[in-house]
Amino acid sequence: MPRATIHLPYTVEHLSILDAEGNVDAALDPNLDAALLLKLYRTMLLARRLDERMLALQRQGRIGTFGPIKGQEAAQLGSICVLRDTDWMVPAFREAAALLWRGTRIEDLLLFWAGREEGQAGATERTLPIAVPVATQLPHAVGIAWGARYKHDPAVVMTYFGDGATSEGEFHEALNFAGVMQLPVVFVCQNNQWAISTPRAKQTRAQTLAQKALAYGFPGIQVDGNDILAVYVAAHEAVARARSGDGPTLIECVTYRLSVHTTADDPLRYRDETEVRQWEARDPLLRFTTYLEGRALLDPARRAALEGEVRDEIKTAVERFEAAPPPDPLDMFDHLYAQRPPELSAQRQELAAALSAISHRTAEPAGGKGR
Ligand SMILES: Cc1ncc(C[n+]2csc(CCOP(=O)(O)OP(=O)(O)O)c2C)c(N)n1
Ligand SMILES: [Mg+2]
Repeated sequence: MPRATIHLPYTVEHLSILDAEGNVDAALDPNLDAALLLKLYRTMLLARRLDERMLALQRQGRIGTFGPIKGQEAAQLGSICVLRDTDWMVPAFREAAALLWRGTRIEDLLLFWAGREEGQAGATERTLPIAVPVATQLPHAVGIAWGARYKHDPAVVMTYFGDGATSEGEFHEALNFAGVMQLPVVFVCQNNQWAISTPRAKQTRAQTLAQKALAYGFPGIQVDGNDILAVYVAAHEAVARARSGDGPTLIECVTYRLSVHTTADDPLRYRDETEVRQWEARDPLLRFTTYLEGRALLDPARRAALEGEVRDEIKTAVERFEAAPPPDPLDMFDHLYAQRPPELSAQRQELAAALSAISHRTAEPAGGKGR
């Protein structure tokens, strides 16, 4: 047989349960309990309102550059809610909703995006710091999973990245290693259609991002990333598979970045606004609201009350953030390593000496020596 077809054990499934109009496929609905659904809704609302508030704060010069998450809340919350506290979350830089779910405080997110590294110190144990260098977190996630296996710790690692990250070497190294070692990792790709100004079609010729898992010998599934129920079902299956020793999964959440890449970006220069309008109709918050109203778990009065609650929560956090003591430049050496490497310690000492020389100089009375 000089030429034969190799039949692979996998295909790529696409999963959708709750459509853009809020209609639910009853046969696939995971029927989550009311308390979980309402907690998810409240966190989604909080994340959306915080995003809006942060955009205003940045425009007023009260925080620095940040990447809004608008439109991607279902992809994040439907996946992260499946983890236990004893599992690991390894984020990229656009996961504010998932971080809120993990217990990161709003004021710590504000501190971080104001350039204050101590904002990372508040992250919960087993939630790694925000990683801006694209895809560098993926080998870390796999290493943590390998370490967990080595220590007989039943933890699962869930890691996040974008469509653009799938073109980085680290993505392929991480997936290959996770596949070979059958590690308990869930790779959550938020395919928001854009990597700054690079559209999804220019990122890869592959029809789906999910299928990239197949080359590494493990399952990949594509889900409607604006459908919180579909994301939940896929993540639940993937976490169960990882926990039972059956290895990694790649979940491609098809979603859309409704806002700017970061506050330093102007998408009007590279994307058509009609595309944005089309995706606004698929907003995950709108359809989740319709679903919960259909299940009689939400009504306009309850929604208004929740809006008030999250507004107050954000207001208090902004006040706490703005009342924080001024930054110490030496903080930049902290909060990244559990044990600071010697090169960083040397740099820290050098800066400390320079700062103390400056403060001695400025402490001298006007007209004194050394002018
Ligand atoms: C290694 C590296 N190269 C380039 C950048 C600049 N950069 C920041 S975000 C980004 C695009 C990332 O796209 P994607 O992975 O789709 O994530 P998204 O921003 O859409 O959430 C780039 C190129 C970076 N942060 N790190
Ligand atoms: Mg992207």
